[in-house]
Amino acid sequence: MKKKLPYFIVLLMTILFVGCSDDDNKNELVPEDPEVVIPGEVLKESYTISRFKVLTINPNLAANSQLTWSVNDSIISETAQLEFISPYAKNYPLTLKVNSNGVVTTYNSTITITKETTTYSKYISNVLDFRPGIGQFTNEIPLYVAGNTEAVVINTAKKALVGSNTTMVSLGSFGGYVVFGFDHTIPNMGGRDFKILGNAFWGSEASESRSGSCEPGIVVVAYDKNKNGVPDEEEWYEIAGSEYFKNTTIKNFSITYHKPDPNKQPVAGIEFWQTDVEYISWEDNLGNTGYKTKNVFHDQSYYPLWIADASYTLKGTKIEDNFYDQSGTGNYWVGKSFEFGYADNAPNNDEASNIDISWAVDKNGNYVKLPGIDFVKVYTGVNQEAGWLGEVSTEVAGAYDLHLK
Ligand SMILES: [Ca+2]
Ligand SMILES: [Ca+2]
Ligand SMILES: [Ca+2]
Repeated sequence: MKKKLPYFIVLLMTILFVGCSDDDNKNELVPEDPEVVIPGEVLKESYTISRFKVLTINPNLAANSQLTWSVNDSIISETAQLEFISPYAKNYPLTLKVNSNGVVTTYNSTITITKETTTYSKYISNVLDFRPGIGQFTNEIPLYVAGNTEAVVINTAKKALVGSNTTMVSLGSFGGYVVFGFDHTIPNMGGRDFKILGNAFWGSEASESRSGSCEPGIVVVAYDKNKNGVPDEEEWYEIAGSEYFKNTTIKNFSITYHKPDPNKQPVAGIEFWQTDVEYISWEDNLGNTGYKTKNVFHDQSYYPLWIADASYTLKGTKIEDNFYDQSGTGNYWVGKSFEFGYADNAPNNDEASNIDISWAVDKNGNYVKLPGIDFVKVYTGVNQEAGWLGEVSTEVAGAYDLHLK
């Protein structure tokens, strides 16, 4: 390996060369003492930011420097750029140790976290997108009114989900999604960080514990790194729930739903509730095809009526079917709750409805270290119809930051 001159020496030489006349002795340009202070400001004396906002510190250092950031005596980061967030209004003594080719220099600063001047909401503050799968509650929750554009429907979903006094949206069959955001960054602290509300409950007659109406939704998060309030240049990271690494989970699954012809003759099934067992045809990217059934309990179109296209495709990670017919006669279906990391997968008062930002992974399945998150996407993660109960469909009824008190 080629040995390079330490960056600060190169920099110092450059500065001195610029400022020196030709007859200077070049030997004097090499400093005798290696503990030379790096020119230019590395850290400011102090930094100030309000709580629930990310402070980014980018010290001007050589690329090969090894950085160690500490608050008190705890190492908080070893990355070139520090992203710091806290839910507490207090001062943090910050230390940066820079190891540049074996020469260690220490810098001290203070991070002052102030109380915010505007009031934050711990709840969802905006809904950015909504596109359900097909389903018995599609066009009803939220309600579609003839002539509504997609923008109007998204606004209806927004009215349902923003703030503390929420109702609900139904995401329909596999892949149906909603995207929402917060008015501050939810910090990634120790343990779980935010809750997603749904309508899951334990079945009163379920023989298995932790089962009932659990319709797991995949959770995907984004951190507004460029701090412009919208998820634009940022990457989305999937929350690796308990099923993520299992071989029963299919990554990059996609399914296409075809718009039903309202004039088509329905094909009744053998069960009384099966109005049309060839209602909506679908195919997935694994070569499977099938129909989604229309049932007697819901007569409206199950295909989002504001989508003019003859078909649409939804994508994501598919987890295994979790519903089964406990009765054996089709009367009593139960859905098992997965252990952690999904929406609408456990009652709202259960720990399993809380999400830890540290579970986020990149597209290769590697854990990522996020200071916090600003945006969340939830989509239905199962492609199953549970008899007369209809398709397994994640419901979202709000969400909130567990740290903002
Ligand atoms: Ca956390
Ligand atoms: Ca952004
Ligand atoms: Ca549900």
